[in-house]
Amino acid sequence: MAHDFETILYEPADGYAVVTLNRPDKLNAFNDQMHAELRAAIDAAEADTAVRALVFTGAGRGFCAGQDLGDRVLSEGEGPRDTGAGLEANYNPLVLRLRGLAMPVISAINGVAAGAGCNFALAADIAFAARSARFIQAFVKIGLTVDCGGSYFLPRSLGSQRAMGFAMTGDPIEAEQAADWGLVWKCVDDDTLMEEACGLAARFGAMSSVALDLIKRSINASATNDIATQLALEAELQREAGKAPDYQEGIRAFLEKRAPNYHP
Ligand code: T3D
Repeated sequence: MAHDFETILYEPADGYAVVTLNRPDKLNAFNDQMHAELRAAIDAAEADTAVRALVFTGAGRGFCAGQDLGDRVLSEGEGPRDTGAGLEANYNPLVLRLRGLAMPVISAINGVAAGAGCNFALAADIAFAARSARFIQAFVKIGLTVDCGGSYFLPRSLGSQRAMGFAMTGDPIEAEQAADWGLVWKCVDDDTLMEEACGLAARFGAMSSVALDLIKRSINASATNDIATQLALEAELQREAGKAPDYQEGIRAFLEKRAPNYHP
């Protein structure tokens, strides 16, 4: 189905779809229209059973520079803006949607990722960074605190010292360092970024969607569960996996020494 998006591109491929943030002259900064179009693109992906993984990337030299600050200048006499309201309306539901989506979400970070653009990239399940990409918690430079899930994800992936330093200085982290620190899955050469990200999305598209969804739910839940609760959840989710046809197909394929066909 064709989509009339102006701030993003939505391109279904074989087993997955690519969403490209497409405001390159603003380094793909978010505005309200982009948020609405992202919601519609995710709706389209969810409604299409042929889309079993989602890739996010940016057009031009940047991935995303966070909130479009041009939309945040107050006019003469205008009172202070409720900056929490924009998070509640747009960013928070976006992060929760990505984490709750029953398919793998991959970010292909092609260039600078700053502010909410950085944390949106890191809210993906798997993040690939082009070698020339850089990450900036830009909030502090404009008198804001970390948002878009950064205060949740950063200490979990980096530990508290690195998370604090990254957020409090606003200094950039280069892609190779981001990979060394565990902020992203892999740093790859710029010219192989989309091949790597889409290659993995295509692999996910052919794998058991049931297994991928349950793995995502399990690992996400572990962030706040104690060991007993997590073990109970593993049993519950494995029960769910065991009832789905994918498990039997996986076993048969193994015993018959063939590739499984999870999407006949
Ligand atoms: O109010 C609320 O909703 C609260 C929520 C906030 C969420 C947030 O994301 S707050 C953080 C917002 N983002 C930033 O503070 C980052 C601002 N951008 C930068 O610091 C730099 O642009 C970068 C470090 C990302 C990249 O630097 P550089 O030198 O590679 O590029 P540049 O020349 O600064 O930017 C290129 C163009 O993009 C430029 O426009 P021009 O001069 O060519 O017409 C620049 O103004 C524009 N641009 C970059 N970021 C934004 C932007 N325009 C609007 N909003 C931006 N965030």
